[in-house]
Amino acid sequence: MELDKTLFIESFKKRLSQKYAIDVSDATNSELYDTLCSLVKSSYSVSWRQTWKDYLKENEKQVYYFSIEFLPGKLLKSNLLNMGWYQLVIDSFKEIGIDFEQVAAVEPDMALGNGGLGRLAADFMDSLASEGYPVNGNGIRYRYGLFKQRFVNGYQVELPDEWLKTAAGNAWEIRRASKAVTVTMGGHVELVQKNGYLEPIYKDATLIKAVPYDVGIVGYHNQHVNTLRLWSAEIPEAVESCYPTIEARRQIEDITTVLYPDDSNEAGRRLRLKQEYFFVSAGVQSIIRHYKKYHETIDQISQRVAIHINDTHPAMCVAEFMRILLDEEHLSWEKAWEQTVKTMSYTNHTIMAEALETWDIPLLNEIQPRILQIVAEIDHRFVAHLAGKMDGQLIERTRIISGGKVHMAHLAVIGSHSTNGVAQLHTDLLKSDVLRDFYTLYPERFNNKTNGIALRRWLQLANPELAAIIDQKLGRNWRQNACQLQQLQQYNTDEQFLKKLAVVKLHNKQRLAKLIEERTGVTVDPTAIFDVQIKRLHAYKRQLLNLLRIIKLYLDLKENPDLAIVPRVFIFGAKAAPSYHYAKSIIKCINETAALINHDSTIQGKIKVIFLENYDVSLAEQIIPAADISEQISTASKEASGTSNMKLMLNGALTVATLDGANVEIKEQVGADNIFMFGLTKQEVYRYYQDHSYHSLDYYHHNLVIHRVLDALIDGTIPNIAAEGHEIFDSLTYLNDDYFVLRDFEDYLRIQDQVDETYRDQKKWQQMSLINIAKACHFSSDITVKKYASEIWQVRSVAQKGGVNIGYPL
Ligand code: 73E
Repeated sequence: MELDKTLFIESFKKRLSQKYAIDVSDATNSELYDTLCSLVKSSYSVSWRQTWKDYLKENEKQVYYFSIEFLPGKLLKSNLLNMGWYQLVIDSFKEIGIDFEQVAAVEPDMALGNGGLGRLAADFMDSLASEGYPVNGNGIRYRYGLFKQRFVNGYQVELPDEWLKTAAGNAWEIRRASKAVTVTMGGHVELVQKNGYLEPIYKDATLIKAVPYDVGIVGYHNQHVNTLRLWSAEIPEAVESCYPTIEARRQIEDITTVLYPDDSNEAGRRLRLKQEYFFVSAGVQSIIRHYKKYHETIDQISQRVAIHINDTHPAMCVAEFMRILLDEEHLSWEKAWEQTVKTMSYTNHTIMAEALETWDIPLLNEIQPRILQIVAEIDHRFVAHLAGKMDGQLIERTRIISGGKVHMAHLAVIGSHSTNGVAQLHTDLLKSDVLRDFYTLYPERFNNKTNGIALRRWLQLANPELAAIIDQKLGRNWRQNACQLQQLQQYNTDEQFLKKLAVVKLHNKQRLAKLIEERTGVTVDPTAIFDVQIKRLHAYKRQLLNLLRIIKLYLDLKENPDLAIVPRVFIFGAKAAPSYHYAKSIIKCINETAALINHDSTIQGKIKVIFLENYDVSLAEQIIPAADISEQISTASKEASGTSNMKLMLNGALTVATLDGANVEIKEQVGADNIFMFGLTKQEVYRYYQDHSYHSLDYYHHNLVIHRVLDALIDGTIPNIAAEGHEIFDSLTYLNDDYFVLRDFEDYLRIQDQVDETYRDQKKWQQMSLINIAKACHFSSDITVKKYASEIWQVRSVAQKGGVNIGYPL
């Protein structure tokens, strides 16, 4: 039944009264939020059930996207938008005197991820449902999400994110106790002959109950609802007596307690390996159990099931799938292997050596001995197959088990039919460098899938004013079909439209200025350039390059307060992994520099530095629409893709970029005149690695500007950074500056001067901004997932796009 305002208000009041026995005027925001979620959920549940039934009826191939991180942020607004309810709810609430924004603010961010990798998984889930693909997520329901970041005396302090304990809890999940499975870990395993098969006998193993919590993922205006299944570890009732001590119980429950707060750094801890096996085993078991309900034989399962391995964390899917096909389904090794390779596909997200997972053999043996046996057999057969046909050294370099370790990326590539990188430059590097030997062995397996972003969240929801003026020019069809945004280019000389763009940006900057004032007490001028760098804090992302330029500007202004620069507000958002000392030192230095600059009246407020605490999805949604400049300044070759670069251009920010990750493709789309490029190329970086000709100390000694800026870190110019300033100074000089910060510094200054010059010509700036918005549609995750679906998974869309809202079931 189509929903209208009267019906909605009536249903809402009724539901509120049923749940809480109160009227709207007596309800708290939490109660209103809970009631709204309950109404939303019961309405989309009808479509959810139907989506599932349609899959079964059509015997559709199902894809399962395994990711140890999903970072959806808040879901209320995006569910309302996708159901076609958004405006109606806002209007209805207004009519009955409820402030919708305050109600929406109650929702905790679902922060079950660290950064780009987890957010990508969430954007993909949204796009897959919106494009009507039969794809479900499979991950972990962490009791604590990514830590909350606070600054104390300029230092990062981490607080636990007890998101499930908030009044709102997770309103979107449904606990499905009936779908629980048992995961077996630890102990010993012996293979015994039984009825002609080798049967594994487990001794002293630990049994863990894996309970799924399902979250509905609502497609955009298509009545299609997929499932994000998150697993929680519990103690199995049947063997409760086996875990008599609190410690034994805690060890089980700990498996799904915390998200590892490391991004691009492998924690290498036992618990992490347990987490990986836990969600892999639970997911694969439930997939096969479901498949068997509807199919008599299993030897063609790859025709109906695809499993995607998002980075190496779920790479044990290969071995777990083999385990079940061999031990439980009694397929031959050859048949099982053929089905496994056809079922699996793998995405690599990073070439950073420290993030390429390896596990010590004894540790894997301790966590799951049968999985180690299977991995060892895969390795053995891989070597035997290539022996005599390939160079012996190549075989040694590519085998799964070597040097006492299990190489997870090798397992993922060998055990799957597709390996993709996340931007063209990154895929090229995989082929030519990191996975070169595998590219020699299996050239046909390698492909590129440049990342994308959900335009619904990052434009429609985050920047409604911009979306509204786009509607005025293009109508509303672009909201269904991102490609249409390109047509905006034709308004490049439409002065009125360009002015409107500027007004929207100003409004967004005013809103952010208000937030900054509330949170930091610092007043910023909304007419200044808002220069934004938001991403995890990591040396390769070079927040330090940005900081050094800020220090340079400050010193220049101290020397000459009348210096003609365009006023700028430098805005940072970044969390550092708690164990990443160097990154935390950079945070401290930025905070102390900010305190110095923001309180120095002699520079007349020409620059301000704002480091907002606790950067998360919700904060990103507030910063991105207000950005003028997007800092994408990683050392060339290090950032696999980046996705904030795409979100910022979509909101009209101009990019200052190195030729790294997806920046290269952004440049191709907008043209060199509409982006500010600088810095070393990947070839130049690699040449330095080869000839060792980079000596950063020379830059300190011979470049007066660099000398003066680096001295500011250690001579007391910036107070309270005695230890951190020296640490950073040393890293950039005596330790030879791993990420070429000093090498790129001058070029960075040059390009930033060009930014100032361009900003003075507002018409030109708006024209460049418009082109960036128009071209951002090439980075829609709707387009990306279509390529995954057709080129990797071979699944088709089953829902019709057609502007169908989710109605209210009576
Ligand atoms: O360039 C980003 C990329 O845009 C990359 O650093 C990030 O993935 C994004 C999405 O493709 C990423 N995260 C991790 N590896 N690459 C990672 C590694 C270990 C633990 C958690 C995350």
